Amino acid sequence: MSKFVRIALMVALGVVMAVGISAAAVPDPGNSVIGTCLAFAPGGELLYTVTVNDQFGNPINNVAVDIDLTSCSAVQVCSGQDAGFTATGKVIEGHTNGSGVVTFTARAGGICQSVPGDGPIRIWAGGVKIGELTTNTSMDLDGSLDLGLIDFSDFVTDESALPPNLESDFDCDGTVGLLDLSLFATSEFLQPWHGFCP
Ligand SMILES: [Ca+2]
Ligand SMILES: [Ca+2]
Repeated sequence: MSKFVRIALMVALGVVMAVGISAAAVPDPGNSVIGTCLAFAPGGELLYTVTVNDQFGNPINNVAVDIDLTSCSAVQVCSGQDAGFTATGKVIEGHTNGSGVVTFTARAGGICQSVPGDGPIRIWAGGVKIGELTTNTSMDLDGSLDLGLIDFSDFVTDESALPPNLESDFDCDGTVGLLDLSLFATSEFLQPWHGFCP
């Protein structure tokens, strides 16, 4: 084997190893960030963002991120999600972009914490649990996967409570009020899907 061939093989091996290391980037819970307020809407209007980084704080591209609702008996998930997202049972999956970010439009309903002992909601990235939540909010408060009078009645009860029940804090601003009602009304009356699953 000539010196030139040996050098070429060593360079090729180095490239293969570098690719292997890159492909093996592992999500790091300490360097990743999950949204603290997970809001459901069958109509898909409410956003939830997760950022996945590795142990060095570098973003991980195209890693699968799961919102795992399997411990939430009162939560229902639309079988159809928006483009780029899938639902398998009670797990909604998306993939990060080049910045390590994925923003869900979680099409689901119900309140996980409404059943004592249920939860937590687990957030996974590439098979690694990067965080969990004990609560969620939901425009579809009764988990029927559409919006209707029962949800509106529940909203009024939540808004009237002292302090307000944050299950109805759809915009995640820490209170229940007109902005949340506006989101509900927009999904129910103004969007073509009327607050339903796709
Ligand atoms: Ca409902
Ligand atoms: Ca609010």
